[in-house]
Amino acid sequence: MAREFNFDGIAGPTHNYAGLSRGNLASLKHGGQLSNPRAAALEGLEKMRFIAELGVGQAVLPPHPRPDVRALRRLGFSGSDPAVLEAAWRLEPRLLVACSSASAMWAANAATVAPSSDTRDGRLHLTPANLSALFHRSLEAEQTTRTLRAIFFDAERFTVHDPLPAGAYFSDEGAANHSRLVTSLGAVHVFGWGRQGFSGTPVEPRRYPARQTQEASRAVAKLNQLTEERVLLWQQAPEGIDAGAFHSDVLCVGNDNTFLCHKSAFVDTQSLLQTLQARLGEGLECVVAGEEDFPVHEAVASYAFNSQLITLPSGEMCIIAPVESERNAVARRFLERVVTDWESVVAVHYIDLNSSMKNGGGPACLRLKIPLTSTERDAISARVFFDGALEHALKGWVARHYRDRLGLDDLRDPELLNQVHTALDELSALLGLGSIYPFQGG
Ligand code: SUG
Repeated sequence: MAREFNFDGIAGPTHNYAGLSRGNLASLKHGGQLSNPRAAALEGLEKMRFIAELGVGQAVLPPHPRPDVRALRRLGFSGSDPAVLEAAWRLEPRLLVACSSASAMWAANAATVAPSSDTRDGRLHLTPANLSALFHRSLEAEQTTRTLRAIFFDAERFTVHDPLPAGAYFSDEGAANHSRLVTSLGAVHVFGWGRQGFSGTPVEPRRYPARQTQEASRAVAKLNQLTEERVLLWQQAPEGIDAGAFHSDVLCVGNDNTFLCHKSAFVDTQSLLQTLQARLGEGLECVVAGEEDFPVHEAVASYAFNSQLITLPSGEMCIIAPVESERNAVARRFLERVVTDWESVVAVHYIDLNSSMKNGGGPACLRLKIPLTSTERDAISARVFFDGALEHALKGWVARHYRDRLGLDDLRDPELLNQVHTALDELSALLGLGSIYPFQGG
């Protein structure tokens, strides 16, 4: 029996609002505002504490080094680190800003996971996402691979693949476009994709880009050793992407046998549900909202479907929703209806994740779900599992190293880069990860 762990990304010391993600309405709306990295990190840790106290598996993933001076060097800047920062700010400020995003905090985009119960070779597989749709996010793939390999180093039990080759045909966004549903009949992995790289997509979104390709989803399913009967590739609805659902997890969430979904999440919802029902049987529970009871723009604004749907130790489920859903009457009514109408879902808890939400990252974006058997759990020696002692250590670490105010022009400050390196050096030791960062010579 596996226990599910939520690996949450810790917001990094350069958390900022740069308006980098076209099609992500919150990111564009807040671009240029001052940020508070310390508050962002503490909000995330508070969510982790809350979930761990429910008795649910919780773990952490460390931030990436930013500004990414190595990326700037690969793009032609040279000299000392301060000289690279200064020249980038002077000549191409947008580039420095893009190389400074703390976007690795949205761990749902870190990788796609296949638990050992579902794979051909009985190992747990992780394919880090190449995130090649957006430059600032594409910088994450290399460090994510290093970090995951440091945590899941036991090759007998775990395989951490290379990310898919970069480029438009194999653009992969990780678990944000993936839901695993399971009943007594088995497991089905639903891969949402937005466009077809090679053949062109018959119906594409008109306003905003579709990030994930069908080819990428298919390759990830193969790499992760999933047999065909466990895989279902389904197109994201173009009108959903145009309404701001840049990942499928903006309009759906799945957990165990339960699937909450808006009709604008996927094309032809009716046949998606029939196909799932045919594979998973009567045990599958689907809650579907349509335009009439939950307009898609309210669903995107409130991020109600980006809630975490979590199985409690009792076997019942609860919903972890952002406070923006509590403040939105339609969203609140929908979530409360799920609790009253579905026996298995017993509560909704609202959490303040404002700093992440302002960049379009809700509760579900911040975590990567990884089911681990007890032997797999024991094979991980890194101190990444969340408990009271780690919470205390991490809160102290944030208090020592994070600023409470950051503007985009602070990103050129060499002192900020020093602070980040000192902080991450300390963190990698605290988490027992060894030298995972290139600046450590690792
Ligand atoms: O990729 N925002 C992220 C949000 C990721 C949300 N993840 C999931 N839906 N699972 C993105 O668009 C904004 C950064 C900025 O604008 O400063 C950003 O990268």
